[in-house]
Amino acid sequence: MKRLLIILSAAFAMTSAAQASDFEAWLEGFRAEAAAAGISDAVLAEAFDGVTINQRVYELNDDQPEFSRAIWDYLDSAVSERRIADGRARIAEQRILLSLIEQAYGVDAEIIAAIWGLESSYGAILGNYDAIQALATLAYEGRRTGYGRTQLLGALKIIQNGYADRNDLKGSWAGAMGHTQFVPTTYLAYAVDHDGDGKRDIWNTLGDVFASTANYLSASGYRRDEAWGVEVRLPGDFDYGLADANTSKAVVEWSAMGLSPMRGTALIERFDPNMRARLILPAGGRGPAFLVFENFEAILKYNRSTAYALAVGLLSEEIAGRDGAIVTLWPREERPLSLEERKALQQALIDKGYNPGPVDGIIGAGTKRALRDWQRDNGLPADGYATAAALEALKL
Ligand SMILES: [Ca+2]
Repeated sequence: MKRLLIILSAAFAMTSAAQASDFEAWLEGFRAEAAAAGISDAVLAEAFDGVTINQRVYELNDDQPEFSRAIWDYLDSAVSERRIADGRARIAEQRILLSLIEQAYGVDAEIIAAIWGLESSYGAILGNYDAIQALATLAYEGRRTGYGRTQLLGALKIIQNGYADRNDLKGSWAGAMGHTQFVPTTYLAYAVDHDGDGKRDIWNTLGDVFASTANYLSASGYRRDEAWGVEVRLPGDFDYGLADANTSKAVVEWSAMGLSPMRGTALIERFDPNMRARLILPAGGRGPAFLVFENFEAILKYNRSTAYALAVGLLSEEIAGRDGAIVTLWPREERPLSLEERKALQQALIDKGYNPGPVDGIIGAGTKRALRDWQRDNGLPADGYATAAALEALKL
């Protein structure tokens, strides 16, 4: 806590007087808007008492990583031996509570535990930023002002509704709060007072934490006892273009195309043949392939990152005591492309007559599709995976 205070006071010292007075003026306007939206004067006075800009929030907001992390590096730390062991220990300690919540919300205990483990290392790292200050800072200036305003108003509603006290609202620099890192709008929509004390306490009450998380997953379409996904073996000469965000098929269709689980019995014996599934190739055709089901899509609503959803699924298997290890090796010799290289790849695709979308360095669905088209036209395995080799070949 002492260190935090030093950081906060250092940040305060860096704030120029002009910026401080502009912020005060902005805050007056915001308070008027919040009052018009029904926030009481008493709540506004309490919430913004002494609130100033936090420069550290701007530094973190502007920090766009030069290199995106390779998925295998992310998974190595996300699903580490330590996190698996801690997860098994914590789920054993909370077995009765988790069983109750599993029954009540229809969400598997090990999925709740895996999200808990990934979001805060099972409550060890909750974030110590004052959410009101962090969100006011984001709302005032920078590239996330719209998000900041919406979430700041949400935080005020939390206080006004009496779900939590003003000083409870601690979290990450971006305003994600509690053991499973809810932003205020998610909190308002899904947080639950499980123990019935009148507070939706996602900071200190594990019943509220687990029930809130399960409630959110359930509302996102999660169904208990259904799988999140399975690693599959692809047949030879497979069309990697089928691993596309927009392509969903029934299990029976994938099975008929020759896909089979990497371990265990046939797909249609293990899963409902009519269940919808997408195919994902997180590291292209040379890495592991997964069929992912509706529960995976529900986890993606929690955090829209394939790597994250995969980590939740894999960690949950391990916590449950099933062997969740991926069989296929990741192509660890590949290196992530830098921002400049990702832009160069997009520009090279445009120069060759393909349409990857804007040259922004973000390898999204459009860039992958354009890269697949170019690969296919050049007799290469069309997996749309952006590698250094692909960039070199494209520049020829
Ligand atoms: Ca409570």
